[in-house]
Amino acid sequence: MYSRVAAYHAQQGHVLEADADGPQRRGQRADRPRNRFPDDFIFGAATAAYQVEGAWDLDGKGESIWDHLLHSGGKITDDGGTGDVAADSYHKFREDVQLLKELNVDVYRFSISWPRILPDGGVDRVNQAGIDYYNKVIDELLAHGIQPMVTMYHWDLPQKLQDLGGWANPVLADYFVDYAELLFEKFGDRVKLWTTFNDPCTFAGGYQGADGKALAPRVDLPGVADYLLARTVLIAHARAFRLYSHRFRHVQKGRVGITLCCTWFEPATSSVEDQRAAETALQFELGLYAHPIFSREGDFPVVVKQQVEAHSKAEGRRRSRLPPLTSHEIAEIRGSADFLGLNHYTTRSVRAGESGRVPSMQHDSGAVTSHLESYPVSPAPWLRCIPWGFRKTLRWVSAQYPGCPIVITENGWGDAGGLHDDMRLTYFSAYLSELLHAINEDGVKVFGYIAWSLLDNLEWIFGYTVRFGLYHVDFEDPDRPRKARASAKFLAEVFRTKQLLPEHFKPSAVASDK
Ligand code: PNW
Repeated sequence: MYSRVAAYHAQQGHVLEADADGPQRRGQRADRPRNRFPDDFIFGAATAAYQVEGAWDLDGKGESIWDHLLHSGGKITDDGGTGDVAADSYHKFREDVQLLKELNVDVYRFSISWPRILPDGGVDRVNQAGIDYYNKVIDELLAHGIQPMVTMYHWDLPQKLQDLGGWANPVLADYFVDYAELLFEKFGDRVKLWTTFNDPCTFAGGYQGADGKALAPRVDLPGVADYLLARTVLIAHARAFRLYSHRFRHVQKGRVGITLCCTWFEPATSSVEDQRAAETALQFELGLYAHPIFSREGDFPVVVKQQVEAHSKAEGRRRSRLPPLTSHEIAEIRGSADFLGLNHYTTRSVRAGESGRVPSMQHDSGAVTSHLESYPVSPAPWLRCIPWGFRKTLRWVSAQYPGCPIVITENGWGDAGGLHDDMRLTYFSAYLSELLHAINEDGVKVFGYIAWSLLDNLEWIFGYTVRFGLYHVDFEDPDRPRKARASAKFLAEVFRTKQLLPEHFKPSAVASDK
């Protein structure tokens, strides 16, 4: 797969340094200053439809599972906030493109709201106003020299498809493929970078519990529905990719990937058990999705299959809670991506042991995770600034899936919302330094970096209490005015010069490969 991809990118003049004899070979230094990104590296900023658009029921949009949950009565998010208006990007996208210009980005990663285009989920009823809206966004970006990168699914499923069981129902793959085909038809003449799904590992949380912190749709079937979801999502992704290759690729000449989240799991001690538990935790989080697509052999990781099967048997079940992939499905999924989008934010400590409900993925993994207490923590308590975990993640991914072109689709810091965001600036300079070490010293093939997020937005269950924006948004003001934070000015310089200044370029806590 990768040689074909490499040939394609060479022909397109793209960035990917897939040439195994080039200076990017793992373990060799690139012949440019260590604080510089490759000349054709792409930089960007990201958002997601439900988090920024607002206009939740305007111009024929249907209800999503997030509309449904946040309108279900009571205070669901930490501050009672909803995405009804959010940052109002539905009306302010032209202003947002100006901000992207100011940031000197090459790409804008945004998502399409499925129910804005297909209010009931199916292609039997297309909402032309939704198509018109995304046409305007795409045209505005291109008029300003910014490449659109479209996420097809960033968690806002049409509620009507949830009524069918959502991603636990394999029929959702059919609905997704029809939706993807429509997007290729309508937008593929101008959109050349697609990711099918954003971070299934995290949105599977919506099927792992129904407590006050759970994501939509709050289905309480941990260890069962989340594995069904994984299988449906992989099949949906692969079929959309194959459809692109057969029907659209030769004309549209774009790239289709998937975005997966990878927290780094650091063993709590050097014991064999803790090291094995950390490795297994990575396989349950990233490997569950990445191994079927990016490994040479395909299918779910062996350790995941074995542990879920053993626990399922011990519970008196006749079959594994992880539904097996057929050999046809394994072949269809294997190699079904032009690149891997990685969301990376933080690192956790791991010990071997049992935790979590029975059954649950957490319990199946045999890994007990905890915070690394001494590192700075965000008001989103899952997030700590631990830069060296980024380099370790990239090295691990590139060793697991050799030659796989990677783009960082999200990385960022949440705070309480001030304009002088020193901690965010510290986070970005430290994480970008680790990224440079991974690219220039370890030879990891990363072709782009996209910061989360362009704007303050609805941070899911945290509401507006945690802000990830490079631009501050005043949610009290009906006009939703935007204001640059210090970190926006910092990143604008990095994106323009494609380098970190010596004062921002930090040594790595991880030893370089020899
Ligand atoms: C991502 N974790 O979610 C999402 O893609 C964004 O929509 C979201 O706003 C952003 O990160 C910030 O939260 C994640 O616990 C949520 O490791 C939680 C984790 C990772 C990603």
